[in-house]
Amino acid sequence: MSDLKDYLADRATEVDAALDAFLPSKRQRPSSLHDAMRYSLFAGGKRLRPVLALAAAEACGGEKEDALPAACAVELMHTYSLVHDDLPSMDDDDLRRGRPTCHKVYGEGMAVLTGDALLTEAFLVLSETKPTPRYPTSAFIAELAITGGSTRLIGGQVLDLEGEGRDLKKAELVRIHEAKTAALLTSSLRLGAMSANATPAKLEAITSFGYHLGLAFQVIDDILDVTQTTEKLGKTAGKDEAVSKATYPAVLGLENARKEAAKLTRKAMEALGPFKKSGDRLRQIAAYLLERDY
Ligand code: GRG
Repeated sequence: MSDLKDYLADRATEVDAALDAFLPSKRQRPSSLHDAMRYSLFAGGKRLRPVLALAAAEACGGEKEDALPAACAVELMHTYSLVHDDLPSMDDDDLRRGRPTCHKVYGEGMAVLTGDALLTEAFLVLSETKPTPRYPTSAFIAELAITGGSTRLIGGQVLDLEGEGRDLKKAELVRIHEAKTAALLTSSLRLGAMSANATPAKLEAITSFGYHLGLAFQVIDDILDVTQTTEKLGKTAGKDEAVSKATYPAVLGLENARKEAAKLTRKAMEALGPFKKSGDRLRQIAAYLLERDY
């Protein structure tokens, strides 16, 4: 386990350094915008998505350096989605990653623009990905564009908004989180695998792993929301979240939500069949996420 913790910490440090190098400095004008982008990006996130990209690249026999642009791109997209998700017109959150949200510090207009700039930067960084024999650079760009677009992240957010205040069925909840959480986790893994020129069979296995891991991650996130104090989580519920948001424990009950997380993690592990030993790091990460208490 300490080996895994070291691995996660080392990869997160590498991603932070790469993000720092990719991003315009605070001194570049408009400095207020670059300050806000860096405020949200370097706020202590776990860097799970970029670490998954790097680990998938390694599992497919690639070099982590070749996966770094994709790793940075998925974290930029993730951070944009959090900045926009926290806005008063969305979840209306005051805290994120244990600190005041972007709009609380910089104002709402600036937070909208900060999210826009982070999203745009994601594609600029991703365009630095080296093509491989199977995947031209445009395949990487298309992968992330589909994930960020109207059928995945943004579409999922729309389903979420439309579901507010309604009693959602399990299938509806799953549809939202397939489009939001699972889609970006899956793309993180796929982009890493593509940077390693993964065979179609391995890419398919990675996709199934990501789908199940992504859903498991969301179930666990919802469970932690219930079982931990909001203070320890470093976030506050949106102003009316408690009454209006459907969560896995609310829909399934806490015990069944725990069983669901374990079942999804098992399915994620099963998907890694074609990887033998090279999939061990991904298996370790999946097991670790199931047991996480943060
Ligand atoms: C485009 C507004 C807009 C939204 C897109 C993905 C998404 C839809 C919104 C993200 C908001 C959100 C809270 C999604 C749930 C996924 C989730 C559990 C996010 C937290 O991820 P962690 O725990 O966060 O990896 P850190 O802070 O560690 O990066």
